[in-house]
Amino acid sequence: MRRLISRVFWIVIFLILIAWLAAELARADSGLVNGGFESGSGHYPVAVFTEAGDFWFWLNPGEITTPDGWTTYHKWSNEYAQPEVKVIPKAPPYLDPPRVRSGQQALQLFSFYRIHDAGFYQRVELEPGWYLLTAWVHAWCSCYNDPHHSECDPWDYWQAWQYVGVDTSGGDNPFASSVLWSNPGHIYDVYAPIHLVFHTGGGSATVFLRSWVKWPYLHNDMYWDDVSLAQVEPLFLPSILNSSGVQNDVQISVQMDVQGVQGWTFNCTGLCTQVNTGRLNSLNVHFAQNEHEMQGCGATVKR
Ligand SMILES: [Ca+2]
Repeated sequence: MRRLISRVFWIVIFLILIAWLAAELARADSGLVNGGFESGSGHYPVAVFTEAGDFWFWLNPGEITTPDGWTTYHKWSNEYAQPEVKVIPKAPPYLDPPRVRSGQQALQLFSFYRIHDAGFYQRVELEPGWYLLTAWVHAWCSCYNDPHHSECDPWDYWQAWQYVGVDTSGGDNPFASSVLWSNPGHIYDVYAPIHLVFHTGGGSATVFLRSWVKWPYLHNDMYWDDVSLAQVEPLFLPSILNSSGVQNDVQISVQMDVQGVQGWTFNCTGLCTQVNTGRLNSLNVHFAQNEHEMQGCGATVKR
């Protein structure tokens, strides 16, 4: 009897290990480097774009320190500021409120009394398949100096727009029509994730982080951390997305046909403010981030 119990015990342990390994493989990072901004940084060339979104020139300004593995880009005009960029440490004044989500460093981009449309990109080589791109972000947009609260008079909830995106053709212009963008986040003061699920036939792809602010508030700061890109089986998506803390309350169901992948059923549980196909071969789910957008949203993708 004792022998049988022992055997069952080891079989259970073995099955748990297999399940864990499968989950880890599904989450395996796909060539993205320095997604947590824990490596070094330097004064690398910055890609400057016109207000219309055309590439203009490369610049190497002292105010922009780019994390290793990434390229900083921004629009530049009378209206759009050249932002300041730096990797920030988990040390004062970034502890209260916490501007580093995990590890010892995060990435800060900001403009004073100016609007900006700016971010970062990185090229990766991908196998054909489905991918989940996630980045954690929050803004501090304020007309005052209390770093705990985004505020102004009048306050505009639609002040900050945060996105993750991908160009599966490997292009490096964030303003090109070939970039697939997530739905926008309007995330303030506390980190929350933005997701994009996309499909690629394989080859070079470019991952983008982007923030745009609407009004020239005194402080227009963005904080980014924990960017990850994982190849996923669509059926694995529920557990991965749900691990981001979303809840399942109300269920709505949306039938979708993604070009090239006919017959997929997309079920969204909770209160999604937007669900759409985005562009070709992408599923685009907007996760409610706070009371403004009604918290609680999960997703499943089934064939
Ligand atoms: Ca980090």
